[in-house]
Parts: sequence; C-alpha cells; structure tokens
Amino acid sequence: MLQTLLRRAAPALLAAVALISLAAAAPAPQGAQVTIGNFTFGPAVLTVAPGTTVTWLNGDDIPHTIVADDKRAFRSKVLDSGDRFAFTFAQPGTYAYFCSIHPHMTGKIVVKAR
Ligand SMILES: [Cu+2]
Repeated sequence: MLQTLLRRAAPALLAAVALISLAAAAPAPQGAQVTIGNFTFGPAVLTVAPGTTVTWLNGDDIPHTIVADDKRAFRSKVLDSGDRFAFTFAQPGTYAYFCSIHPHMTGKIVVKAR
C-alpha cells in the first residue's frame, strides 16, 4: 500500500523538485545594494537598469548620509550603523553622490537601459 503510494507520488515529487530548481535559477528581483564600509561606498560606481531601487546599507560603525550632488535628486537622513536608505532610479543618467558628513566619500549610480 505504502509502496504503491510512493510509486504514484514519485513523478509529482520529481516535478516539484524540477520547479523549485527552475525558481532558484530565475533572475533576482529588481534591486541593487551599495554597502558603506570603512568610509567607502561599495561599489563606488554601480550600473543599474531604469526602475531599479538602490538600497544603501551603512555597514560602518559611524553615521553617514547619501546626498545627490545636486542635493535634490535624493538625500537621506543621517544613517546610523545598520540603517538603510532606498531610492528608485526611474530616469537614465549618471547620478553622483557623496556623504555630507564626510564629503570625501563619493559614489555614482549609472542608470542605463540594457
Ligand atoms: Cu560619511
């Protein structure tokens, strides 16, 4: 009885495993991350497709900010250690930014269609 059940269920189980494998191989959802560490934005230059949400994570143990060079496109509050800031880049272009507390910290988001 149990063996019959197992034999009948096997193809369904195999199909389920195949589906799970396919799901694992699917591309990641739209999103990208910049991690702040040791007074550095990593990666310093990040290229993304239009519509991508970029999340900055402050991995340093001191506060930082993310401010667009024009001070308008995007501007975070002061991020403490472990805080995040997210911005969605709808329009293609090159967006340079810096940390207003440590202006020598700079980075760039390049938004272009692939
Ligand atoms: Cu900083």
